[in-house]
Amino acid sequence: MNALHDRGVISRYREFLPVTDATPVVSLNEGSTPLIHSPKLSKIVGRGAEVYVKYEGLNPTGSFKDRGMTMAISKACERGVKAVICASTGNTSAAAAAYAARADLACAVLLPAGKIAAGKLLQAFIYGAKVVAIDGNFDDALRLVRELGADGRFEIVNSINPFRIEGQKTASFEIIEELGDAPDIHILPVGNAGNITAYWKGYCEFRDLGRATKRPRMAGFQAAGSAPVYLGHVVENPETVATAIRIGNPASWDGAKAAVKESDGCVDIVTDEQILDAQRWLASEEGIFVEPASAASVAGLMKCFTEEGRATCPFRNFPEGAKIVLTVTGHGLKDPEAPMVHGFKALEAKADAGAVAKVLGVE
Ligand code: AN7
Repeated sequence: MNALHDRGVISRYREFLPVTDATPVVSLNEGSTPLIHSPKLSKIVGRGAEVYVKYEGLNPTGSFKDRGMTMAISKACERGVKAVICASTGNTSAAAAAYAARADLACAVLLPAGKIAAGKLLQAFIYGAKVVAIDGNFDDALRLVRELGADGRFEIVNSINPFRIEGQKTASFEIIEELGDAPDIHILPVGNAGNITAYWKGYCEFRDLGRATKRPRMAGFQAAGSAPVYLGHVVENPETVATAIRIGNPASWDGAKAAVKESDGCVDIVTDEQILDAQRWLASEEGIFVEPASAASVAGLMKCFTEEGRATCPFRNFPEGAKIVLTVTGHGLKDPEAPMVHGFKALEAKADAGAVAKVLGVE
């Protein structure tokens, strides 16, 4: 392979992944996403904290799912599979469809009808997947995928496929390499709980290999209307504006519980209003546009560290100068509808400099 093109998470972290020379690598140069320092979030937290945003929306299909999908599809090819299937709230299906297209595999995606953000639905179509809208929610779709995948007709590429978790753990590796050590606290949204499981696996592995001296405390945030891990029971009819995490019965529930317990972390909730406010705040204050589910990380940080939240926050005694990383999981352009609750409206003017100056208030 040309060194210039030798990119993607399998190539970067091959020695830490279950691949061999016999694995055909299917990659779109995913990973190596920016870890962006946020002066304003650092100021909100105070006590010399440094807050960084891991911008996973800059992956090839616009979400962190590409890290796991390069592994899942590469391993499917190695096994000689012809077709893959997944249930999705939109981002897994976008990634599955793209990587399957590149590998010449057939791809079927089962989506909850009417609950997929417009950009994500378009991605499944344009990458050439067979799209089935299910009269049910994500949890129903995942149940059907388990049934359809049971007899080997399809390879399941949801995060119940362990190769997905393997690929996704590379985000922790990148953070450790960039910061020189693991952060003190890691905040991320939780839906199916695959990602919190994967991050924790990555942090543990690099600590055990001596590549980090410590592991962060893991903080997962769920939407208040879809918070099974927080509540400790299945939510039959999950609801939230953050459709990516509209999940009532997460597949990696145990992984999330273990990550939180072993890291002395927490799972907490944020409301839809807090999510949408945080989404707008991050875009308008730091220039980082993320989808609503991803903004749960930011809303979570604000809940923990603003005046009111601090009293009960499990991290209130964080060390001076702590490093905090927020994963923002998907690009804002995936869902152009949700933020319109803010009622954005253009100013209007005739095509005349004076008229424009007038509406801009700079006459
Ligand atoms: C932007 O695409 O479950 O806790 O089917 O798209 O690992 O599930 C998406 C999940 C966070 C939650 N942020 O991650 C799917 C799907 C975004 C997401 C999550 C998702 P997990």
